[in-house]
Amino acid sequence: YPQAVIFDLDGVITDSAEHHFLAWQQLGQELSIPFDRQFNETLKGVNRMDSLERILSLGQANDRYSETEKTALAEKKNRYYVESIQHLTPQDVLPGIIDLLKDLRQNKIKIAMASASKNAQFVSERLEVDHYFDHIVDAATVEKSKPHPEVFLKAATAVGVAPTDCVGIEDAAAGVEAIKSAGMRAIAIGDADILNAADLVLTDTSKLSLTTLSGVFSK
Ligand code: B16
Ligand code: MG
Repeated sequence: YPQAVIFDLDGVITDSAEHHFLAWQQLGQELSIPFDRQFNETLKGVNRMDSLERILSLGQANDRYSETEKTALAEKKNRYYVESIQHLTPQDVLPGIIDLLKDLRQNKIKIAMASASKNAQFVSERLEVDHYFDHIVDAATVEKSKPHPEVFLKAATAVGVAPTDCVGIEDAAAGVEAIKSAGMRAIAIGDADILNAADLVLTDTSKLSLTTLSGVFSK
């Protein structure tokens, strides 16, 4: 078994990736920069300001706004997002996640969260999963966005486990890249074509278990 499992939040523990998509899409429409789900894949796991820059580049609009205006745009997106996550409940935890968290605790395997989201603590509390975690990295302390490994390395350090003894679980291509650059095993949830850099790709979270984790670990 791994000694620590490091979870992404959005798209792994809950489907808040969909809420992020809708909030960015709303802002995009207001800026006359429409985009689809395929483009949205490139935003997953990427922090707020970097996501905004990617959307502005899509519309060739990076130079159209001052830094102050960009901050205001990012805050606007966050308001849409925060509004949409107010009603999250424990029922919004994706299938198989609670059983896995319980199994990990029972086996004394450390559990950490490496989300790019500054709303991660709030979302974890709404879902009532926060108490399972030995550590939740504060995204505000992370300088470099995924695919940089910083957030995963911070999580491993916080629980005192070497990266080579960790498994990371992600739904985003940028996140899988971050896990691999951190020197960890990666399990991805989603489309195998997009997430092919992972050691194992599962179609959905119900396929996660101690057995799947140990499988990827003994590779
Ligand atoms: P916030 P994760 C990421 O969370 C999301 O995938 C990404 O879409 C979002 O822009 C980012 O968090 C920042 O979130 O605006 O709430 O700080 O997938 O790393 O858990
Ligand atoms: Mg994610």
